[in-house]
Amino acid sequence: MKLVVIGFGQCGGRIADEFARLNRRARAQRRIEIIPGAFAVNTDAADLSGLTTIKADYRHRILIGGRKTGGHGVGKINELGAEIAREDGDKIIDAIRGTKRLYESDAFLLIASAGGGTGSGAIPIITQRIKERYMDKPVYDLIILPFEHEETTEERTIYNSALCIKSVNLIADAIILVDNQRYIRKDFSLRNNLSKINKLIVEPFYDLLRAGEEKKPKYIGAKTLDAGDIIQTLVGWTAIGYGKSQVPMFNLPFLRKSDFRSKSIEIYKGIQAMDEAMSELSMGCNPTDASRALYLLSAPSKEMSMSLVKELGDYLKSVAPKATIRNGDYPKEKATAEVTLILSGLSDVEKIREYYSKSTSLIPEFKRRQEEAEGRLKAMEEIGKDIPSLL
Ligand SMILES: Nc1nc2c(ncn2[C@@H]2O[C@H](COP(=O)(O)OP(=O)(O)OP(=O)(O)O)[C@@H](O)[C@H]2O)c(=O)[nH]1
Ligand SMILES: [Mg+2]
Repeated sequence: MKLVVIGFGQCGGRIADEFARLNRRARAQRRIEIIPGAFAVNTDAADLSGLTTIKADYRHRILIGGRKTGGHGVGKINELGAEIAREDGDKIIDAIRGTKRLYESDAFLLIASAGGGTGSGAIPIITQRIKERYMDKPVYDLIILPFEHEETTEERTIYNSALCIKSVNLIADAIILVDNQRYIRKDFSLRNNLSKINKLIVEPFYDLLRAGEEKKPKYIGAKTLDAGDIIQTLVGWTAIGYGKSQVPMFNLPFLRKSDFRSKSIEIYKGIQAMDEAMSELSMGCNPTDASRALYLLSAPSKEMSMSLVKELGDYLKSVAPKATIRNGDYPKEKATAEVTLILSGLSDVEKIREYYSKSTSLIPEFKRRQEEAEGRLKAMEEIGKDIPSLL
């Protein structure tokens, strides 16, 4: 599958840059293209120049709202981010049009954090513009949710998130949710290591995007997972995960292929990888709410039997009983089993409910503060009304 990737704001731009590196890796390892176009859009010129892999010209690193913000961001006000995107949207559409092999791409992937100002505000507006312009291609939004500590110290974070999430849900074909907090569950040092988190965020896409693009027979599975399968799976609220079996296959030399137990060892490894993918999902959710699911098993071809693929399917069905399940296998040289998992069409995500209900109670408070500030301003002007002006 080939994606045109566009990152908005600091977070979105950095993750789009990470996708550009993923493409570089696919080219170097397999000579295949998975990201024909990568762009970063920001109101902040310094953030754009901090990227390393997205082409450094103004058509790939796109500065918007220059007049309004002086190149210094929108300071967490996502309504302003949205307004600027509305005014400067043409710049972005023009740049996308310049993608060399745009016609070959299967979908758009737009990326932004929900809690900031620029990305959070711009992503729904540009999703809509792209959908109007390219009706034949789905548009997916990858939305990064804030860390818990940001939610408690800054109310605007929750409000921005609710506004952004609600808006993208009205327009995007699917919303892939990524909760920053989940990446520091096990490793607290990651809190200050955003670039490492970004690598973990894009990792599940590597096999997923490559599997259907391979040309060499030895990398083509019995059942290839292609763009069609992914597009059929992605709808509405979505979580993605990736897991590896812990023990490499070659650590079990005592089991010969003919050994009747070796089959069950392979199955055990597959299940282990699937379990990890499930517990490492990008967003906390309840799998029983998923209406669609997909898994891609990647393992050495001699280890990948139909019974293993079937066993994984049965296992996933037991966890996500309401889901239509698609699957594929992807042969490779490495000795571990790896599983990429997508749960989509989720009907209930607790975190989103939380953002909505907390924000609803914040609206009157924000309004009151705004009125208070305006009132104070008026009162001050009133006191100075008899002072002559120099203008
Ligand atoms: N995973 C991840 N999260 C990030 C990164 N950079 C920022 N964030 C998160 O994104 C949110 C802040 O949004 P930014 O993307 O910095 O904001 P912006 O879109 O540039 O908007 P303004 O700076 O307000 O104009 C916070 O929740 C951060 O934790 C990143 O590189 N990776
Ligand atoms: Mg910024």
